[in-house]
Amino acid sequence: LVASMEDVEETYIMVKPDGVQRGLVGEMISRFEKKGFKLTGLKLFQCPQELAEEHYKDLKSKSFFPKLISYITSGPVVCMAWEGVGVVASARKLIGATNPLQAEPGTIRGDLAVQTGRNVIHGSDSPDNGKREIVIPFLCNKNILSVYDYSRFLI
Ligand code: RTP
Repeated sequence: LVASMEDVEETYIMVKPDGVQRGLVGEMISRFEKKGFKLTGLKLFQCPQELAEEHYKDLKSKSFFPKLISYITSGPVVCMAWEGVGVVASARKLIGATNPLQAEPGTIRGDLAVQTGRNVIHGSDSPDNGKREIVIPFLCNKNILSVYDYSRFLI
């Protein structure tokens, strides 16, 4: 059965500061490309505190929230939009469990990370969150470098 355009989704993937600093960006992009998804947006970005808080607003009440915000703002992140059939759930599978020690070997976190607080990558947990999260970096003009045509995000 061939998928129709209606089945095509978009998700937001962010290589976190430890992933960028450790030189793992290419490795992570490669996994999504090999799976067959399409890269539709890419931006190296120093996330300001207020945008990190907006991105993680659902976790505001958690005890680890302040640590999470200082982690995400500690260095540049690589923000990406990926498109494809079933991409939201599939990306979460490719990424693996939140705690890298519980993530299966073969997943990004299972292969490349050890600590929950340094788990190298983020992926949206639903299509609605994907749509919400994607616009945060692409609408912010405090970017370091834009590597792709992100004009479609401008409103
Ligand atoms: P993400 O949003 O980054 O893809 O991660 P996730 O859905 O797998 O996990 P979530 O529960 O949404 O947590 C977001 C990020 O917060 C950090 N975290 N630290 N106990 C802790 O110290 C703790 N728990 C979560 C992780 O970086 C996690 O990815």
